[in-house]
Amino acid sequence: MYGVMYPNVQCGEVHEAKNDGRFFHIIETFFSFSSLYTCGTNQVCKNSAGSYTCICDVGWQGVSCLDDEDECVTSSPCQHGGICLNSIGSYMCNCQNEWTGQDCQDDVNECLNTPCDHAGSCTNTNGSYMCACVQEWSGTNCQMDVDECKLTNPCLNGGQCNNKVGSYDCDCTVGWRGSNCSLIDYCIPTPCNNSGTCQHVNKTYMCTCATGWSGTNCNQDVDECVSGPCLNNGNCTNLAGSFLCQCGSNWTGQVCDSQVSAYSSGNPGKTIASNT
Ligand SMILES: [Ca+2]
Ligand SMILES: [Ca+2]
Ligand SMILES: [Ca+2]
Repeated sequence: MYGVMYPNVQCGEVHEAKNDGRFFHIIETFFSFSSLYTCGTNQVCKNSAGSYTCICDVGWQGVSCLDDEDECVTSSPCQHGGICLNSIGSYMCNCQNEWTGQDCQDDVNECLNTPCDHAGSCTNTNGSYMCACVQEWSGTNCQMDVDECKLTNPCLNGGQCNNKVGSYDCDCTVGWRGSNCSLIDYCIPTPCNNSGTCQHVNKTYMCTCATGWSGTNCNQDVDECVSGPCLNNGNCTNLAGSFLCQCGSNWTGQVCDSQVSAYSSGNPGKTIASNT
């Protein structure tokens, strides 16, 4: 829009016309000026050899650069499905969730918002993300329960599988135990006799016997008489799972530890001692 006015003028330079008695003496009679070599509204100055030109700034067009450029039409700047909105002198992109930046050119790192539920691990990708779920969960964000019973039927040896949210459990058939019914259940039926209680220890069982019994399966009677439980010269008789104290005439109680009162009646006689 400007032509050459002075040799080697540059954008933004100030040039002042002076009367030096030679070159400007003619025009001096018509004008003198001090001028900044700048461009108009919405224009930018572009230097060239010995000259400069003014071109329209980004977003503007027309002879005077006063007309808005509809970038949405002229250059479709919004990438990755972004919606373009024209504005005066500019434009805006409404980006899809996966993209960001002026022109939706930059990937969003979704992992920063920890989208993967239930301890799933997140990997960011260009334009998306991926969740690696733990085995109990599935779906884009690991939010869906896995029905293990349908998927793999993990219950062995005829066990009944019950799906649960985030897990499963097994109702084992008789003789099996463990979360997947893979372990032999030694306690059903119980091998512990005489009211002994059975529990699993490692890969076998252990009986906790009731008082009066001993042995691996609680079928050995304890001979309590060995320890002399009957006091005050009472006679001890060992019984299966128990013992009997026959107390002397002045003594009573399970182990003959109570003296017979002079006023009490009845036969102090025999007392069976048993804790079962
Ligand atoms: Ca515009
Ligand atoms: Ca991404
Ligand atoms: Ca489940």
